[in-house]
Amino acid sequence: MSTRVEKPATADVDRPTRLRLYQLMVELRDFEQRAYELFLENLVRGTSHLALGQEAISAGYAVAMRPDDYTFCTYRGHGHTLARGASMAAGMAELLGRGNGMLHGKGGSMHLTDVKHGAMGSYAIVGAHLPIAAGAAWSAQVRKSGQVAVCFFGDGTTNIGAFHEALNLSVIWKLPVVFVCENNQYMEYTPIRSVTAVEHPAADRASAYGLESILVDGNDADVMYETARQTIGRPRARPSEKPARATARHWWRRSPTATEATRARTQRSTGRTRRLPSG
Ligand SMILES: Cc1ncc(C[n+]2csc(CCOP(=O)(O)OP(=O)(O)O)c2C)c(N)n1
Ligand SMILES: [Mg+2]
Repeated sequence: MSTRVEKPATADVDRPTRLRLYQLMVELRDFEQRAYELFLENLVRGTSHLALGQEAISAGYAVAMRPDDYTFCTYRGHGHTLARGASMAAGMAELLGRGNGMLHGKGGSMHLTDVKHGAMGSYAIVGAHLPIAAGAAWSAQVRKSGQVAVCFFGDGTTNIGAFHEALNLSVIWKLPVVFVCENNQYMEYTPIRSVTAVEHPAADRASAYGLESILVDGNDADVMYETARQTIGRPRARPSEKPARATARHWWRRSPTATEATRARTQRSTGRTRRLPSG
């Protein structure tokens, strides 16, 4: 396949932006580490999926976005939602099922949403939010608002029909939407390679729909910020000329999911111990 890892020039990322990226990444890491501890204490209602190690992607995009842009994300959405400016206290209260939570304690970790800050929802059905993000982009296009929808999803999502439908329609209608694949190499416990015909699950396929694929290192905050700036900037500047773009990225380590944490909790409560997979 022709897809290559790119390294956008980052020399122009200024010091205040770098500090903001760093601050945000630390905040997101702290939030999730605390959430994980509380989960192990059985205080988190329902399940919770962490994005430990994926902070550079959330921070890079959030810092580059306009306040009225839209974010759509998966059940692994703490970072993306908080990075848009949603309240950490309300987010944590939501995980704990409290009335003062972001969704009054009714949605939990997998559904964090804060429309005021453009965080248009975390979706537990794999792939469900890609067509919805395309719809939001369509709305922005019709209203000529200049808003861009950014849609985050996992590598496993590229094997779902909705991924293909959303990309195809977005190109046909030239929608201002950016599709961002966070490739952590696994779809839950299944190594993506064992179930996917191409090497780069999103990037290799996006070109089939006429999208420009960009494959970058998701661990590098400067690179992520610059990638975000470029991928968001182009559809905003020329909404009807350019098709939606796909950005795929590699994340080389696996981040712990709450499913793993659930297992640990069950075994702890039955008196057995087991080491968690490392992050
Ligand atoms: C339509 C649908 N099928 C199956 C599932 C069960 N499921 C939950 S997470 C997951 C794996 C998703 O992998 P990926 O898109 O790579 O996201 P990651 O968890 O790695 O961030 C699956 C299959 C689901 N939630 N929705
Ligand atoms: Mg994955």
